[in-house]
Amino acid sequence: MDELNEIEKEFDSQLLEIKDEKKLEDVRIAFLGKKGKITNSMSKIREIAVEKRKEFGQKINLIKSKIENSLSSLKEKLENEIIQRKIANEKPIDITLPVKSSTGSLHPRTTLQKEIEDVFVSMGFSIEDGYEVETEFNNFDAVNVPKSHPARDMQDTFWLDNGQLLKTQTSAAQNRILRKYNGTLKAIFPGRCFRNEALDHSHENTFFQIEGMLVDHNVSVANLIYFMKKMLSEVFKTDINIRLRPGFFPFVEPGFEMDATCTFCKGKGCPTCKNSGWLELCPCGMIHPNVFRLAGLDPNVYSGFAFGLGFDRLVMLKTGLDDIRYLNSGNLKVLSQFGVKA
Ligand code: FA5
Repeated sequence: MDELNEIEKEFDSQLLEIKDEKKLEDVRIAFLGKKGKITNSMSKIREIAVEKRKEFGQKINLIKSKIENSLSSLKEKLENEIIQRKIANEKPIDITLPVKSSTGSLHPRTTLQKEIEDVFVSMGFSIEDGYEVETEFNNFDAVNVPKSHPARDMQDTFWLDNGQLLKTQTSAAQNRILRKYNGTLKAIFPGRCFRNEALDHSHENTFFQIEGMLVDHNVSVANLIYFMKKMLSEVFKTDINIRLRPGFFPFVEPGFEMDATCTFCKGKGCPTCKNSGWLELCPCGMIHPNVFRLAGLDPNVYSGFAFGLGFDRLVMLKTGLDDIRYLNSGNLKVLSQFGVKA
């Protein structure tokens, strides 16, 4: 019994010395741990004379629960003190104050995409979506690209292990959209494209196109020219000159390359336009009969045009950036100059 009284006294004096959680844990281990004083005394109970065993058991249990309770309420008190200290040190926050730092801005690509979408929507077009992972059928076969076409090679296309691919052109959505409308339609579909390219100031491996299609009866090249001129003039807020050159794309017949006056040199010639005064901007043409057939439409009934605007190059024209690589760089010093507050 004396031994137990000794333990209790020792605990009482150590309890007064506990000022933090570390010390509290040390004391707990010293008394209640595997090799602690209480555990140790409990294991000796068999050595106590039988007539005194009950009294010893009751006493040690009493001391044990006293130690457990004291330590647990002290722990709670210490934790509470820590929280109170933190609160006292915290600077009060007024959540109603206006933010001081910059809230960020929209990427110049996003700003221009919204502008272009607005122009087309005002002309009765709807905005459609495409996938980034596509089937070989949608990206190539459905738009009349022959099996032997070099664009299907590993050098140009990022193929996935499952036989699908990262779409190389927004034209990959043509078949799905033609089927969806199953007749007349006016739609644009912006999207991210991927090509395994050597990078330079006008080539990225990840870039954007805005594709457009208009399908109706008796659509002509004149309609195509009208819509493209209108869109560019709205975007640049001035009359933009365009020219069409013959261009070959398996999904259009006839096919064209549409160039716009170089906005850097106003047509005089500079390194960006390779001194030609023109920037190649937008391949386009009249939708090929095979593309209609592959979408279940009769090319004798329907005609239409399609275009695939190189969107990053348009952003460069609009912002004056002379290197496409800035657009994916995340360089805030460059991009924030053209940003619009979100
Ligand atoms: C096409 O991708 C056709 N699908 C476009 C089309 C649609 C033609 C509908 C006819 C009818 P092309 O490979 O030329 O065509 O790419 C179109 C535009 O995307 C280019 O003029 C260029 O502005 C842009 N572009 C192509 N490759 C890159 C690249 N690596 N980096 C940045 N822009 C690119």
